Amino acid sequence: MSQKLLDAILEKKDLEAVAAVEKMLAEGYDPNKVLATCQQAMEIVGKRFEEKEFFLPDLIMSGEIMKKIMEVIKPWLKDSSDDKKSAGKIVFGTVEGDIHDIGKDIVIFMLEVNGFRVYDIGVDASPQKFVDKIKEVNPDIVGLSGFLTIAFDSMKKTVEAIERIGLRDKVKIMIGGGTVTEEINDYVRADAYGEDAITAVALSKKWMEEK
Ligand code: B12
Repeated sequence: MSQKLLDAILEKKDLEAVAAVEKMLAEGYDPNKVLATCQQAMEIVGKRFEEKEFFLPDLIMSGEIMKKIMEVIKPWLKDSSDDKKSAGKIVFGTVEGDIHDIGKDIVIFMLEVNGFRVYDIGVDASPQKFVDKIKEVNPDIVGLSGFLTIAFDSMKKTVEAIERIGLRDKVKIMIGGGTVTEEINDYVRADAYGEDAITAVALSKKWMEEK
Protein backbone atom coordinates (compact mmCIF):
# COMPACT_ATOMS: atom_id res chain seq x y z
CA MET A 1 0.00 0.00 0.00
CA SER A 2 1.32 3.45 -0.86
CA GLN A 3 0.35 6.17 1.57
CA LYS A 4 1.45 8.78 -0.98
CA LEU A 5 -0.97 7.47 -3.59
CA LEU A 6 -3.77 7.13 -1.04
CA ASP A 7 -3.25 10.69 0.18
CA ALA A 8 -3.07 12.12 -3.36
CA ILE A 9 -6.44 10.53 -4.24
CA LEU A 10 -8.05 11.68 -0.99
CA GLU A 11 -6.71 15.21 -1.50
CA LYS A 12 -7.93 15.01 -5.11
CA LYS A 13 -4.53 15.87 -6.52
CA ASP A 14 -4.80 14.12 -9.86
CA LEU A 15 -1.30 14.89 -11.15
CA GLU A 16 0.30 13.70 -7.91
CA ALA A 17 -1.81 10.55 -7.91
CA VAL A 18 -0.86 9.72 -11.49
CA ALA A 19 2.82 10.47 -10.78
CA ALA A 20 2.74 8.20 -7.71
CA VAL A 21 1.25 5.38 -9.80
CA GLU A 22 3.84 5.84 -12.55
CA LYS A 23 6.63 5.73 -9.97
CA MET A 24 5.26 2.61 -8.28
CA LEU A 25 4.92 0.77 -11.60
CA ALA A 26 8.40 1.83 -12.74
CA GLU A 27 9.79 0.50 -9.45
CA GLY A 28 8.24 -2.90 -10.13
CA TYR A 29 5.12 -2.73 -7.98
CA ASP A 30 2.44 -5.28 -8.90
CA PRO A 31 -0.20 -3.32 -10.91
CA ASN A 32 -2.96 -5.29 -9.17
CA LYS A 33 -1.67 -4.03 -5.83
CA VAL A 34 -1.69 -0.46 -7.15
CA LEU A 35 -5.33 -1.00 -8.12
CA ALA A 36 -6.11 -2.38 -4.67
CA THR A 37 -4.71 0.80 -3.10
CA CYS A 38 -6.93 2.89 -5.38
CA GLN A 39 -9.97 0.85 -4.43
CA GLN A 40 -9.10 1.34 -0.76
CA ALA A 41 -8.91 5.10 -1.38
CA MET A 42 -12.32 5.03 -3.06
CA GLU A 43 -13.78 3.26 -0.05
CA ILE A 44 -12.49 6.03 2.19
CA VAL A 45 -13.94 8.61 -0.23
CA GLY A 46 -17.28 6.79 0.07
CA LYS A 47 -17.13 6.80 3.87
CA ARG A 48 -16.32 10.49 3.97
CA PHE A 49 -19.24 11.11 1.62
CA GLU A 50 -21.54 9.16 3.96
CA GLU A 51 -20.24 11.17 6.92
CA LYS A 52 -20.86 14.41 5.00
CA GLU A 53 -17.21 15.30 5.07
CA PHE A 54 -17.08 14.92 1.27
CA PHE A 55 -19.80 15.95 -1.19
CA LEU A 56 -20.87 15.03 -4.71
CA PRO A 57 -18.09 17.02 -6.44
CA ASP A 58 -15.59 15.03 -4.36
CA LEU A 59 -17.11 11.78 -5.63
CA ILE A 60 -16.97 13.09 -9.19
CA MET A 61 -13.36 14.23 -8.87
CA SER A 62 -12.19 11.00 -7.28
CA GLY A 63 -13.96 9.10 -10.07
CA GLU A 64 -12.08 11.18 -12.65
CA ILE A 65 -8.75 10.54 -10.94
CA MET A 66 -9.49 6.82 -10.84
CA LYS A 67 -10.12 6.82 -14.61
CA LYS A 68 -6.82 8.65 -15.27
CA ILE A 69 -4.99 6.13 -13.10
CA MET A 70 -6.60 3.25 -14.98
CA GLU A 71 -5.20 4.57 -18.26
CA VAL A 72 -1.71 4.48 -16.75
CA ILE A 73 -2.13 1.00 -15.26
CA LYS A 74 -3.76 -0.66 -18.30
CA PRO A 75 -0.60 -1.29 -20.37
CA TRP A 76 1.11 -2.81 -17.35
CA LEU A 77 -1.74 -5.19 -16.71
CA LYS A 78 -1.60 -6.22 -20.35
CA ASP A 79 2.08 -7.06 -20.05
CA SER A 80 1.51 -9.16 -16.96
CA SER A 81 -0.93 -11.49 -18.73
CA ASP A 82 0.25 -14.71 -20.33
CA ASP A 83 -3.09 -16.13 -21.50
CA LYS A 84 -4.36 -14.49 -24.67
CA LYS A 85 -6.39 -17.18 -26.39
CA SER A 86 -10.10 -16.63 -27.06
CA ALA A 87 -11.84 -17.79 -23.93
CA GLY A 88 -15.55 -17.16 -24.43
CA LYS A 89 -18.13 -14.42 -24.88
CA ILE A 90 -19.40 -12.21 -22.08
CA VAL A 91 -22.17 -9.60 -22.05
CA PHE A 92 -21.37 -7.08 -19.34
CA GLY A 93 -23.07 -3.96 -18.02
CA THR A 94 -23.92 -1.79 -15.02
CA VAL A 95 -27.56 -2.48 -14.18
CA GLU A 96 -30.55 -0.17 -14.44
CA GLY A 97 -30.55 2.91 -12.22
CA ASP A 98 -26.81 2.77 -11.59
CA ILE A 99 -24.13 4.73 -13.44
CA HIS A 100 -21.00 3.62 -11.55
CA ASP A 101 -18.67 2.26 -14.21
CA ILE A 102 -15.13 2.40 -12.87
CA GLY A 103 -15.34 -1.12 -11.42
CA LYS A 104 -17.15 -2.41 -14.53
CA ASP A 105 -14.43 -1.04 -16.80
CA ILE A 106 -11.66 -2.60 -14.70
CA VAL A 107 -13.37 -5.99 -14.74
CA ILE A 108 -14.00 -5.81 -18.51
CA PHE A 109 -10.42 -4.82 -19.15
CA MET A 110 -9.10 -7.75 -17.09
CA LEU A 111 -11.44 -10.16 -18.87
CA GLU A 112 -10.29 -8.89 -22.27
CA VAL A 113 -6.65 -9.17 -21.26
CA ASN A 114 -7.40 -12.80 -20.45
CA GLY A 115 -8.79 -13.48 -23.90
CA PHE A 116 -12.53 -13.06 -23.37
CA ARG A 117 -14.66 -11.25 -25.96
CA VAL A 118 -16.64 -8.76 -23.90
CA TYR A 119 -19.73 -6.91 -25.13
CA ASP A 120 -19.98 -3.82 -22.92
CA ILE A 121 -23.57 -2.53 -22.83
CA GLY A 122 -22.67 0.45 -20.69
CA VAL A 123 -24.34 1.86 -17.59
CA ASP A 124 -27.98 2.10 -16.49
CA ALA A 125 -28.62 -0.95 -18.65
CA SER A 126 -32.21 -2.20 -18.41
CA PRO A 127 -33.09 -5.91 -18.20
CA GLN A 128 -34.39 -5.57 -21.78
CA LYS A 129 -31.05 -4.19 -22.95
CA PHE A 130 -29.29 -7.23 -21.45
CA VAL A 131 -31.86 -9.57 -23.02
CA ASP A 132 -31.48 -7.94 -26.46
CA LYS A 133 -27.69 -8.24 -26.38
CA ILE A 134 -27.85 -11.83 -25.13
CA LYS A 135 -30.17 -12.76 -28.01
CA GLU A 136 -27.87 -10.98 -30.46
CA VAL A 137 -24.48 -12.40 -29.46
CA ASN A 138 -25.33 -15.65 -27.64
CA PRO A 139 -22.77 -15.25 -24.81
CA ASP A 140 -21.43 -17.90 -22.44
CA ILE A 141 -21.47 -15.56 -19.47
CA VAL A 142 -23.34 -12.44 -18.34
CA GLY A 143 -21.76 -9.98 -15.90
CA LEU A 144 -23.87 -7.56 -13.86
CA SER A 145 -22.18 -4.70 -12.07
CA GLY A 146 -23.78 -2.33 -9.58
CA PHE A 147 -22.88 -0.21 -6.60
CA LEU A 148 -26.12 1.24 -5.34
CA THR A 149 -28.54 -0.59 -3.06
CA ILE A 150 -31.23 -0.15 -5.71
CA ALA A 151 -29.00 -2.07 -8.11
CA PHE A 152 -29.80 -5.31 -6.27
CA ASP A 153 -33.40 -5.20 -7.48
CA SER A 154 -32.25 -4.35 -10.99
CA MET A 155 -29.91 -7.34 -10.91
CA LYS A 156 -32.75 -9.59 -9.74
CA LYS A 157 -35.03 -8.25 -12.50
CA THR A 158 -32.31 -8.84 -15.08
CA VAL A 159 -31.86 -12.46 -13.99
CA GLU A 160 -35.66 -12.92 -14.12
CA ALA A 161 -35.79 -11.40 -17.61
CA ILE A 162 -33.13 -13.88 -18.77
CA GLU A 163 -35.21 -16.67 -17.22
CA ARG A 164 -38.34 -15.46 -19.03
CA ILE A 165 -36.71 -15.75 -22.46
CA GLY A 166 -35.69 -19.31 -21.61
CA LEU A 167 -31.94 -18.68 -21.64
CA ARG A 168 -31.18 -19.00 -17.92
CA ASP A 169 -29.65 -22.46 -18.40
CA LYS A 170 -27.57 -21.29 -21.37
CA VAL A 171 -25.61 -18.58 -19.57
CA LYS A 172 -23.70 -18.31 -16.33
CA ILE A 173 -24.41 -15.08 -14.51
CA MET A 174 -21.95 -13.32 -12.22
CA ILE A 175 -22.58 -10.21 -10.18
CA GLY A 176 -20.30 -7.75 -8.44
CA GLY A 177 -19.74 -4.17 -7.33
CA GLY A 178 -18.76 -2.50 -4.08
CA THR A 179 -21.77 -3.35 -1.93
CA VAL A 180 -22.60 -6.76 -3.43
CA THR A 181 -22.18 -9.75 -1.11
CA GLU A 182 -22.83 -13.48 -1.07
CA GLU A 183 -26.26 -12.78 0.50
CA ILE A 184 -27.15 -10.44 -2.35
CA ASN A 185 -26.21 -13.23 -4.70
CA ASP A 186 -28.80 -15.49 -3.02
CA TYR A 187 -31.39 -12.73 -3.40
CA VAL A 188 -30.56 -12.05 -7.05
CA ARG A 189 -30.24 -15.78 -7.88
CA ALA A 190 -27.16 -15.32 -10.03
CA ASP A 191 -24.58 -18.11 -10.30
CA ALA A 192 -21.83 -16.36 -8.40
CA TYR A 193 -20.65 -13.17 -6.80
CA GLY A 194 -17.12 -11.92 -7.34
CA GLU A 195 -15.41 -9.42 -5.10
CA ASP A 196 -12.91 -8.11 -7.63
CA ALA A 197 -11.69 -8.28 -11.23
CA ILE A 198 -9.36 -11.17 -10.50
CA THR A 199 -12.28 -13.23 -9.15
CA ALA A 200 -14.34 -12.30 -12.23
CA VAL A 201 -11.60 -13.73 -14.45
CA ALA A 202 -11.21 -16.86 -12.29
CA LEU A 203 -14.97 -17.53 -12.31
CA SER A 204 -15.18 -17.03 -16.07
CA LYS A 205 -12.26 -19.36 -16.72
CA LYS A 206 -13.74 -22.01 -14.43
CA TRP A 207 -17.11 -21.85 -16.20
CA MET A 208 -15.51 -22.12 -19.64
CA GLU A 209 -13.55 -25.17 -18.51
CA GLU A 210 -16.73 -26.80 -17.20
CA LYS A 211 -18.55 -26.30 -20.53
C1 B12 B 1 -16.77 7.39 -7.66
C2 B12 B 1 -18.16 7.26 -7.08
C3 B12 B 1 -19.20 7.87 -7.77
C4 B12 B 1 -19.02 8.53 -9.15
C5 B12 B 1 -18.99 7.39 -10.18
C6 B12 B 1 -18.09 7.70 -11.37
C7 B12 B 1 -18.04 6.54 -12.32
N1 B12 B 1 -17.79 6.87 -13.56
O1 B12 B 1 -18.21 5.36 -11.96
C8 B12 B 1 -20.29 9.42 -9.26
C9 B12 B 1 -19.96 10.82 -8.80
C10 B12 B 1 -20.95 9.50 -10.63
C11 B12 B 1 -21.21 8.77 -8.22
C12 B12 B 1 -22.58 9.03 -8.17
C13 B12 B 1 -23.40 8.57 -7.15
N2 B12 B 1 -23.02 7.88 -6.07
CO1 B12 B 1 -21.26 7.04 -5.88
N3 B12 B 1 -19.57 6.48 -5.30
C14 B12 B 1 -18.39 6.54 -5.86
C15 B12 B 1 -17.34 5.87 -4.95
C16 B12 B 1 -16.58 6.94 -4.18
C17 B12 B 1 -16.33 4.98 -5.64
C18 B12 B 1 -16.89 3.90 -6.55
C19 B12 B 1 -15.77 3.22 -7.28
O2 B12 B 1 -15.53 3.51 -8.45
N4 B12 B 1 -14.98 2.36 -6.61
C20 B12 B 1 -13.78 1.75 -7.16
C21 B12 B 1 -14.10 0.52 -8.03
C22 B12 B 1 -12.81 -0.01 -8.65
O3 B12 B 1 -14.64 -0.46 -7.20
P1 B12 B 1 -15.91 -1.35 -7.57
O4 B12 B 1 -16.88 -0.61 -8.38
O5 B12 B 1 -16.36 -1.98 -6.31
O6 B12 B 1 -15.35 -2.49 -8.52
C23 B12 B 1 -14.54 -3.57 -8.11
C24 B12 B 1 -15.30 -4.76 -7.49
O7 B12 B 1 -16.49 -4.42 -6.84
C25 B12 B 1 -15.49 -5.72 -8.62
N5 B12 B 1 -16.66 -5.61 -9.51
C26 B12 B 1 -17.33 -4.54 -9.95
N6 B12 B 1 -18.30 -4.89 -10.79
C27 B12 B 1 -18.27 -6.23 -10.90
C28 B12 B 1 -19.06 -7.11 -11.65
C29 B12 B 1 -18.79 -8.48 -11.58
C30 B12 B 1 -19.63 -9.42 -12.37
C31 B12 B 1 -17.75 -8.96 -10.73
C32 B12 B 1 -17.52 -10.41 -10.62
C33 B12 B 1 -16.97 -8.07 -9.98
C34 B12 B 1 -17.23 -6.72 -10.09
O8 B12 B 1 -14.32 -5.52 -9.39
C35 B12 B 1 -13.94 -4.13 -9.39
C36 B12 B 1 -12.44 -4.05 -9.50
O9 B12 B 1 -11.81 -4.79 -8.49
C37 B12 B 1 -18.26 4.99 -4.02
C38 B12 B 1 -17.70 4.68 -2.64
C39 B12 B 1 -17.04 3.33 -2.50
N7 B12 B 1 -17.28 2.68 -1.42
O10 B12 B 1 -16.34 2.86 -3.32
C40 B12 B 1 -19.55 5.85 -3.98
C41 B12 B 1 -20.90 5.20 -3.72
C42 B12 B 1 -21.01 3.90 -4.49
N8 B12 B 1 -21.84 6.17 -4.30
C43 B12 B 1 -22.92 6.31 -3.59
C44 B12 B 1 -23.98 7.20 -3.90
C45 B12 B 1 -25.05 7.35 -2.83
C46 B12 B 1 -24.03 7.90 -5.13
C47 B12 B 1 -25.14 8.83 -5.62
C48 B12 B 1 -26.58 8.38 -5.30
C49 B12 B 1 -24.84 10.23 -5.04
C50 B12 B 1 -25.88 11.30 -5.31
N9 B12 B 1 -26.44 11.81 -4.24
O11 B12 B 1 -26.19 11.60 -6.44
C51 B12 B 1 -24.86 8.87 -7.13
C52 B12 B 1 -25.65 7.76 -7.87
C53 B12 B 1 -25.62 7.86 -9.35
C54 B12 B 1 -26.21 6.61 -9.99
N10 B12 B 1 -27.48 6.64 -10.36
O12 B12 B 1 -25.53 5.62 -10.12
C55 B12 B 1 -22.94 5.39 -2.38
C56 B12 B 1 -23.87 4.18 -2.58
C57 B12 B 1 -24.68 3.85 -1.35
C58 B12 B 1 -25.63 2.70 -1.63
N11 B12 B 1 -25.35 1.57 -1.02
O13 B12 B 1 -26.58 2.82 -2.36
C59 B12 B 1 -21.41 5.06 -2.23
C60 B12 B 1 -21.12 3.66 -1.61
C61 B12 B 1 -20.80 6.18 -1.33
C62 B12 B 1 -21.32 6.09 0.08
N12 B12 B 1 -20.66 5.37 0.96
O14 B12 B 1 -22.33 6.71 0.39
N13 B12 B 1 -20.52 8.00 -7.35
